[in-house]
Amino acid sequence: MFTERLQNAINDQINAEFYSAYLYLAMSAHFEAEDLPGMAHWMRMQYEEEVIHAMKFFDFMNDRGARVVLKAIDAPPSEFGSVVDVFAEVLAHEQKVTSLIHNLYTLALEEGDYPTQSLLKWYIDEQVEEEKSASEVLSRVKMVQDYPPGVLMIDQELAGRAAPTPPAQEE
Ligand code: OFO
Repeated sequence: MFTERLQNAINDQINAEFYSAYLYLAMSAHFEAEDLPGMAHWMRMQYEEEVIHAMKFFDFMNDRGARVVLKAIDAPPSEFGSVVDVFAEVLAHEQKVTSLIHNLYTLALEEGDYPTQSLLKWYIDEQVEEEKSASEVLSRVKMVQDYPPGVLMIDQELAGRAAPTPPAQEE
């Protein structure tokens, strides 16, 4: 049964995913301003990935005849600290989103909603990847934080991040 409580919680999660998109777009603008185009690109790909996450919930709600309610998206910060600070913020943000997804899963279990449980398994796996990639970049920028040529080298590598594939095209 698709309860109103669960539908409201998914609408909140759609908002949280769009906030994530907005946050990473703000980080992309920050790195553009800092002349670190590879990191700006990495954040832009992350922004695109978050839009995919939001839209997967959006489609799921529509497929089940539920009403999507879009809410105002909070403004992300416009000022950020060092490269290490930014990637530490990415990791902390993803850890927070992981707990939101886990809470949603707990709710879907409580409500006995099997389709939502099935959908959320995709997000649970995705969050493992999200935390892994943020944590890898964070470790590496920490290693070179006092060595600008190292930062530039990582910037070049991050420029190679491929565009995310929408789930429908993976099948
Ligand atoms: Fe949607 O996973 Fe990041 O926030």
